[in-house]
Amino acid sequence: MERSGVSRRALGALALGSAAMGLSGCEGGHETDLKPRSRQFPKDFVWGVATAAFQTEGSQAVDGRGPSVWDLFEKVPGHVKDKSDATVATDSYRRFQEDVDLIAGAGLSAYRFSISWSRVMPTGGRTVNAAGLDHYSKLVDALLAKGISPYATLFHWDLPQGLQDKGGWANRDTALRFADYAHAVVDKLGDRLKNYIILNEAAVHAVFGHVLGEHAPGLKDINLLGKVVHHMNLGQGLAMRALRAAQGDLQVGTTMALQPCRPAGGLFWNRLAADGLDALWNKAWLDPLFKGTYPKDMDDLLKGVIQDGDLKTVRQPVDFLGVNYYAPAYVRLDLSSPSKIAPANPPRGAELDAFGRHIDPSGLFETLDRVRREYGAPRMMVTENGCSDPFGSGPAILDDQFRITYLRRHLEAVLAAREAGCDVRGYFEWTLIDNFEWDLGYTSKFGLVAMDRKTGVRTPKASYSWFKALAGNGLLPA
Ligand code: IFM
Repeated sequence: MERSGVSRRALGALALGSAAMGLSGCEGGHETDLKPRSRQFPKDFVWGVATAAFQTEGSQAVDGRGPSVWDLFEKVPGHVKDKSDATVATDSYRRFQEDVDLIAGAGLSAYRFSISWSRVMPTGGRTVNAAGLDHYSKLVDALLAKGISPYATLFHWDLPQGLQDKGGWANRDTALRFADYAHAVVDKLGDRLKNYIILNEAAVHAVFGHVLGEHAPGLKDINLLGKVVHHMNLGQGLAMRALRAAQGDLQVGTTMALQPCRPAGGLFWNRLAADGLDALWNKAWLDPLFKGTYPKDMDDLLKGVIQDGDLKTVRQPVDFLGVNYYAPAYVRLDLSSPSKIAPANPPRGAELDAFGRHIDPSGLFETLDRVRREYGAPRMMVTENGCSDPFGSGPAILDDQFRITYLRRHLEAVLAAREAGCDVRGYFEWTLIDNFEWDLGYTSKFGLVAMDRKTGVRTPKASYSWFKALAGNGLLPA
């Protein structure tokens, strides 16, 4: 495989989460806020919260669940910042009814959760574990009983370890097994579960899990990247077909971590780096789905990977595109590194959240509007947006005015995008309860609700009430 050129250079920039690590500052500011003409969301706008199985469920060894790549990864010393793990998490496998009550208590119309593949198919093979599916059946029923629409993500990074042992997403067979799993889910739940999100943030799993080694499966092998990217896109296409073949009344979408890729300081030579990153981070997922192509910059990585008919399979109609947005990415050209590219800081003076992410609502507008302009104006949902708490674990965490401000400003961007013609139908805040934030363990909290990890007791924060009022009348406070 070719190891130079933009595709290779782009990889060097992919320490996206590290953009604030003091590598280089960017001059020049961005106007980050947008002022919509109206502050009123339509009556049928979908208001929800989003979670993921591994970050919340706990109960890893019950009802026949098989291990996932994250079960192994989290146990390796050094992988999780606070040496914690997700064996209990928010205990939501057992306490799901409390979660549902919280969602209902906030008057939300939708809940986005993910299904754990290894609960449904413990080794990733064809054998279905009925007890695993039963859990999600109960969850779906509990939601419907409260008038909440379930949105289920099929893959939120917790690949069955049995499949990883055979090469994981680098193995083409995983794409076929994923379609089997999608079929098993719709077969059991499709009579009540109507909204499907196929993949969550495939770019993050591909890059952080296979190139940077910061997420499971913890690999650092650039040679896997082209295969992983394509097989995830292929699995997505096959799963969409499997769902639709099983049932005709489903809403089928997928969720991407889209980020504007910006050159540090707006400099011309840094633009090359930003374009390279954009190809891998955004276009390598959007182009196959909407156009049946890959960006040219991916050619080297994909050499020998794509088979006849694949590009037809990866291009599928979507009922909605899920957009997860947190921050833009900044990159710069770095002649001293073999990749010629490096992550860079946001503009000097830019506001950062406790995660170190640049708070920039204009990036959300830019992202939604780009999808509208370049990908045929699909229906969209913001399937994640939120920020982490800067307060550690003290009582101040409950009066999270900074989160309210963050959400308000990003929802202004959503309104402005709608006014510009973007067909945005819903917004899912990330997340319901402070949970296991992957390699950061419990040190980074995004919840509308705090949780005492000793007792599991949930306490709503100020943002919970604020979000409830908004979901109630759709009017965004100034
Ligand atoms: O917690 C994650 C989630 O799993 C995927 N999107 C970003 C969130 C916050 O970092």
